[in-house]
Amino acid sequence: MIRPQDTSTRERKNLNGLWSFRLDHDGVGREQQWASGPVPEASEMAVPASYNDIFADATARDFSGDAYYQRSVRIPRGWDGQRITLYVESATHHATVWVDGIEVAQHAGGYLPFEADLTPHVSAGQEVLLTICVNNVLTFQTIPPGVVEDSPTGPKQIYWHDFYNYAGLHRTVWLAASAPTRVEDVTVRTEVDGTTGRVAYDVVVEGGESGGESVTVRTELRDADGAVVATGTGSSGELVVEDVTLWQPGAAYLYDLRVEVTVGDEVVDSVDQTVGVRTVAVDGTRFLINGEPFHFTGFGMHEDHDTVGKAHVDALMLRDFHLLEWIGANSFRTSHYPYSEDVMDYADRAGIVVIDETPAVGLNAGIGGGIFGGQGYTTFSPDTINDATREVHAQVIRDLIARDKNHPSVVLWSIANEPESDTEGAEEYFRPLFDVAREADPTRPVGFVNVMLAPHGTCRVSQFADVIMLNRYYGWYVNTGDLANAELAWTAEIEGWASDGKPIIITEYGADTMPGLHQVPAAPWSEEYQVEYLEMNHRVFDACEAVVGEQVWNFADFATTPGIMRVGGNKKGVFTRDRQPKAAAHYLRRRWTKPTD
Ligand code: GCB
Repeated sequence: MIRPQDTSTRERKNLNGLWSFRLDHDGVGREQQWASGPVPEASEMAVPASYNDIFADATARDFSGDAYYQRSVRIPRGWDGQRITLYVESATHHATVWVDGIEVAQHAGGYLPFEADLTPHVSAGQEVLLTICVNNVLTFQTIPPGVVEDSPTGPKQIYWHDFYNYAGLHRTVWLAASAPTRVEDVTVRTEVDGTTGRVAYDVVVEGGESGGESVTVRTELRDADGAVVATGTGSSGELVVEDVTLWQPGAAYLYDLRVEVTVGDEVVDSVDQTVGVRTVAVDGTRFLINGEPFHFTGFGMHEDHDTVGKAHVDALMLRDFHLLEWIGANSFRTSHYPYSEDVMDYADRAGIVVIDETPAVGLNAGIGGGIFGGQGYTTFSPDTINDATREVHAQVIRDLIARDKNHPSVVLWSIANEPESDTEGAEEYFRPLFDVAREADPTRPVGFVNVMLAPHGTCRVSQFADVIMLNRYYGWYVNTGDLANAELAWTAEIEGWASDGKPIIITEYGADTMPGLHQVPAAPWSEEYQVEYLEMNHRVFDACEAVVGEQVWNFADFATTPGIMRVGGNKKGVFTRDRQPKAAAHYLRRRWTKPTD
C-alpha cells in the first residue's frame, strides 16, 4: 500500500474539514442503518481531531462505543477508468467504512493506515455519501488491550496504559486515484561500501490488464539537486551510488527514487520514494549508525495536545521538532504507538533518529497496582491476553514495518512497551513476535521496552532482544525523594544489565513536575527536583559504558485518565503541555548541546 501521492499518474483529494458527527450512545446506528442516509440528529466534528475534548460534556469525553462520521464526497470527474481508493491514515481504534450504505472496509488498529477500494462502487463525477464508524472499545483482543467492566451505572472501559484513550479520525483522510496497473509497494534497503552507496529495491506491481503487452518497471535515483545518479530496470535490483552522501543523524541527506511502470511505451504509473543511504548495526554493547557509535539523546513523546487530543496538526508538529533541535535532542521514541506519517517524513528530513514502537502498551495487568487500570487479572491466559491477541499483535508489527520500513530515521523497532515479561506466559507470547519482526525486516535491530517490575535476572523476554531498553524511575516511584539511595540501587541494577553484553538505551526516566513549583532543598514535584533527578540519572549512565542512550520521560506533559497520582494529567514533561520549558529543559539543553571532543 502506497500513501496517496500527486504524481504524473496519480491524484489525491484531501477530505479533511468538518464532517457530520454523532456518538451512538444507545448502540442503534447499525440497526437503524445510519450509513444509508444522513445520520439523524448529527452535530459537526473536525477531521483530524480526537472528539473527546471538543464538547463541554463528560459523556462525550468519556464515551465508549461507535462514533459516526459522515460527509458527501464528489469523485473528481477526470477519474474515469482509474482505481479509486479511500486512504484513512488513522481511525482509533476500529473502523467500518460505507459508501452510499454499502460496506467497503473494516479495519482494526488505531494508529496505522488502511485503504478501501471504492472502484466498484463509485464513478467519476458522482457525489457519494461516505460514512466512517470509529469504535474506541479496548478488549483483551485489541492492541492496546483493555477490558469493559460492569459498574452500577453501566459498562466502564478499563485499560493499563497511562495516556488518555483519545478516539476519532486523528489524521488525514484521502480520496485517491491511480491506474489499475500500479505500484502496490516499494521496499528499499541500503548498504555502504567505502564511498559507494547501494540501494536495493523491490517493487510490487499489481492489477489491471496490460492487453498482452508486458509490464516493465523502471527506476531512477536522483540526488538532492535533481541530478540522476543511477537507473535500473526490473521489479527488483540494486542502484549503485558513487561518492554517496550518507543520511546521518543531525545531517540528513535524501535521494529521490522514482518508480515507473510502463506498458509498451506508456508510463501507466509513477511513484516517488525518498531514500536515505545509511546502515544500522549492533556490535557488542555499541549501537552503530554508518559504522559509528551512536548515543541517543531525546525523549519518549506522545501525540497529545490541548483540544485536538491525538490529532496530527502540522504547526504543532513543527513546534515539537524545533524544540527537539533547541534542546539538542537527536532522537525520540514513538511511545506508545506509531506516529503520523508526516512526523516520520519530517524526522527523515530533519535527521532525527526514531525508535519506532507498536501500539502494544499495557500488556501488563500488574502495572500501577491497578492505579492506571483494573486489578485482579492475569495478563497472559486463555481468557485474557491470549493466542488471538498475539495474532493481532503480530499483524500490527507487520503493518508498522510495512508502513515505516523505508524511513532512514527509523533505526530500531520496539515491539511493546512494558509488557509483563517475567513469566513463562510472557516468554511464550513474545518469542514468535520477535521472529515476525525479523522476518518483516532483517535490516534493523528489534527490541521491546522492559518495565521496572521485571529487573535484571527476572526478565524472560530480553533474551530475544538485540538492544536492552529500560524504563526506570529510581528516585520517583521508588526511593521517592531520596536520590542518594536511588543512585545506589540504580547503579547496581544497571551493572547487571551491562553484564548481558548488549547496548542499553534508557527509554524512560523522569519525575512529575508542577511548572512554577520551586523548592530548595529540592523535593518531588518541584522544578529543582526534576533537575536533580536528571543529574543523578546522568551520573549513573555516564559511569556505564553499555548505556548508549538516554530518552527522558516525557518530552511534554500529557493527558491521562484521572487518578490520584495524576494532576491534570502526567506532569513528567520537560516542556509543559503547551510546549514551554521547565527548568529541566534548560539543564538538558546544556548537557546535550555541550561540544564533544
Ligand atoms: C511508564 C510508562 C509510561 C508512563 C510512565 C509514568 O513506565 O511506560 O507510559 O506514562 O511510566 O509516568 O508513570
